[in-house]
Amino acid sequence: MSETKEKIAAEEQYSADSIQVLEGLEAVRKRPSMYIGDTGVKGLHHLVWEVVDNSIDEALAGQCDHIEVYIHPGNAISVQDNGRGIPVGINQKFGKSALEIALTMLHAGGKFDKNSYKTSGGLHGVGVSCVNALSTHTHVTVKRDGHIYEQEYTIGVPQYDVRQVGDTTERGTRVWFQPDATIFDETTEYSFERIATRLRELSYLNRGVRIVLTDLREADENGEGATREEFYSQGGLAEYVQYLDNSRTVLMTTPVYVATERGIPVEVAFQYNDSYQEHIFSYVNNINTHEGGTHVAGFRSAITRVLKAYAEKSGEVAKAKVEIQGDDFREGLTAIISVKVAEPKFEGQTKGKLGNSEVSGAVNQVVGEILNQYLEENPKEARVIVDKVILAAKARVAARKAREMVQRKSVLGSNSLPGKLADCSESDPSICELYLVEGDSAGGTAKQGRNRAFQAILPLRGKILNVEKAQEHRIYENEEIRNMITALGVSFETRTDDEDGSSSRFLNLDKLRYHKIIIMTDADIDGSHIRTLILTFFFRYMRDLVDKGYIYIALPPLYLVKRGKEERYCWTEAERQQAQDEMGRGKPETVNVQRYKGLGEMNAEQLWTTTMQPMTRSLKRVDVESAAEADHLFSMLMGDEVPPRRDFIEKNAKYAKLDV
Ligand code: 0RA
Repeated sequence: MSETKEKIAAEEQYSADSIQVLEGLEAVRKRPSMYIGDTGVKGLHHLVWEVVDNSIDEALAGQCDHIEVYIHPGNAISVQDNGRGIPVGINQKFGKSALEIALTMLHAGGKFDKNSYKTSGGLHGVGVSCVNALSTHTHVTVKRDGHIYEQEYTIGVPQYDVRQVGDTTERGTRVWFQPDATIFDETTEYSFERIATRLRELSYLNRGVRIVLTDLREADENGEGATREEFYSQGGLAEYVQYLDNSRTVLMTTPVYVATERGIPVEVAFQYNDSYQEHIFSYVNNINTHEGGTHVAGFRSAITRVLKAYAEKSGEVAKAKVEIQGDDFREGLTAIISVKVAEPKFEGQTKGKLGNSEVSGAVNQVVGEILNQYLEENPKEARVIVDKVILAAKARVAARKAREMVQRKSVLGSNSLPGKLADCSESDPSICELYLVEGDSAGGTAKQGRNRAFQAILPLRGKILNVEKAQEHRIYENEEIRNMITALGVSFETRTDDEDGSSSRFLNLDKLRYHKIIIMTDADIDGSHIRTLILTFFFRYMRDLVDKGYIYIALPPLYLVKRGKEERYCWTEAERQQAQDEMGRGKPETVNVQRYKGLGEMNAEQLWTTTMQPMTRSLKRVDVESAAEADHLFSMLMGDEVPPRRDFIEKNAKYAKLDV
C-alpha cells in the first residue's frame, strides 16, 4: 500500500463514534515532540522506553518476570512480556475492547487500577497509544484466559476489531511497531548500545526481572548472526553500585544495602571507594532524577547525621582539629537511591527533581538505621571511612584556597582573560562559540580560519589533567583548566543545602560567555584521548553545561578525495569509497585520496569550510542520556584499574562511545 492510500484508508475509519480517538492521536502526530520530547534519535528510542515501561509496570505489580525486546530488520521493535496481558473485554463506557482503548486513546494507556506507580514525570507515561500514533504499523498480541487475541493498526487506526486467533496456556503481551519515517525524519536507525544501556539500568532497578535484548538486523531467517544480551540482577542496587565502581578501588567488602516496602518503597545501596568524587544516582519510579530532590536530601541527611555522630564519638575528629562539613562525608561515595512514589511531583528546570516532601523522612530513617547497623557490625571499615572523611575535610580547605586563587584572578575584569584566548567581538553568549583546540599549531590555523565576530579560540597545550585521578585542588592549579574556567566566565561557589545543612560546590553560570563550547581535536588516538580528558572535566566539574546541551564535539573530515579541481571531504569510510567510485568513473588512477591525521594538515580555509562554518560543518552535541552509565564509562576510561579498560577497548574498537 502506498503512503497516500494508507492515509485514505485511515480516513475511512474515521467514523462518528471514533472522533475522540482520532482527535487524540492526530494531536500526537501533529506535535510529536510534545509527547516524546523530540523526533530525533532520542524520541525514536523513547518509543521503546514507553512500551517497555508498560511491561515493567506489570513486573512491579508482581505479575511478570521476563521481558524480551527485539530489534527487527528494518528497525521495527517488539516487546514481549509474560504478564497478565492487556485486558481485552469490552469497556462499558466506550463500547470497545480495553485493548483497543489502551492503544488508541491518549492517556488511556496506563493501568486502570489505582495502586500502580504512575511514571508521570518528564515524558514517560504518555502511553503506548503515542507509540501507536507514530508508527506506520503496530501489531499487538495478547495471551490471556486461555486464548490468543490480536489487533493491528496503521498510524494508530485499528484495521479490524480485536479478534481471537487461537488458544494458549501462556499469558502475556507482545507489542510490535514500525516507527514512521515521515515523523522520525532524521533517522529510524535504532542503537543497540543505547537500548542495552537502558535495559541494564532497568534490570538493576527491578531485581528479579529478566530482560533480554536481541538484535535481528544482521541475522538470517534462522536467527543465525543475531546479537543477544541478557540483563538480570538478583541483588538489585547492591549489584548496581558494584558495577559502577568496578574500575575503582572500593573500601568495603560489600555495599551497604537496604530494600524496604513498608510505607514508601525505598531501595538504597552505597559504598565508599578511594576516589575523590561523590557519585549519587537517584530514581523515582525507575526514572532518573538528575536534579535530585527530597529522596536525595533524605539520604544525604542520614549519612551526615549518622557518620558525624560516629566520627565524633571515635575521638578522631578532635585530634585532627578540622571542622567537618556535609560534603566531606560524601567524598568517594557511590550511591543509588530508588523510590516508588504513587503521585510523584517533579520540579526543577528540567523536571528532574522530586518534590514530594514525605519522601525525605522515609529515606532518612531507612538509611540511618541500616548505616548505624553497618558501623556497629564493621568497626574496621568504619574506621577507614572516618579517616577518609577527615582527609576530605583537610583537602576541602586546600581546594577552597586554590579555587579562590582562580576566582581572584578572574575578578580583575575582562583583561584577565587568558592570554592564549582569541576572543570574539560579539558579547551575546547565545550566539558565541568557544573552540577548545588541541595544540598551539591547530589553534593558530583556527584563529586564521574562524569568523571572529562570534567564534573564539582557546588552544590547549598537550594533555590536560586527568581529573578522574586528581584531588580537587590540583584541578585549580592546572593551567589549561584555569584557562578554560576563566575563558568561559563561570565560577565555582559554595552553597548550603537548606535541607541537611551541608555545603556543596556549584557552578555559577550567570557570566557564562559562550553557549556553544566546541571540542576540536585530531581524528587520531591521541585526539580522542584528549577529547575524553576534556569531556571528563566537563562531566565531573561542569555537569550543568553538559545537561544544558552547551558542549559539542567538532568532527573534522577524515579524507579529502581529489580529481583535478574537484574536491570532496569525507567523514566515513563509506563516504570515501563512494567519492572514489563516483569521481574515478573508470579511471581510478586519476583520483587522489588524502587522509587527514591531524587538524594541522588543513589550511585555514579548509578548516573553516569543513569544521567551523556553521552551514557546512558537522557538530555532535554531547548528550548524556544515562548519567550512571556515563559515570561508569569515565571511571573505566580514566581510572587506574587496567583490566576492565582493556576488556572494554577490546570489545569496542572505537572507545569514546558516549552517546554523543
Ligand atoms: C491493565 C490492567 C491489567 C494489566 C495491564 C493493563 C497490562 C498492560 C500491559 C502493557 C504491556 N504489558 C502489559 N501487561 C498488562 C491487569 C488486568 C488483570 O487484572 O488481569
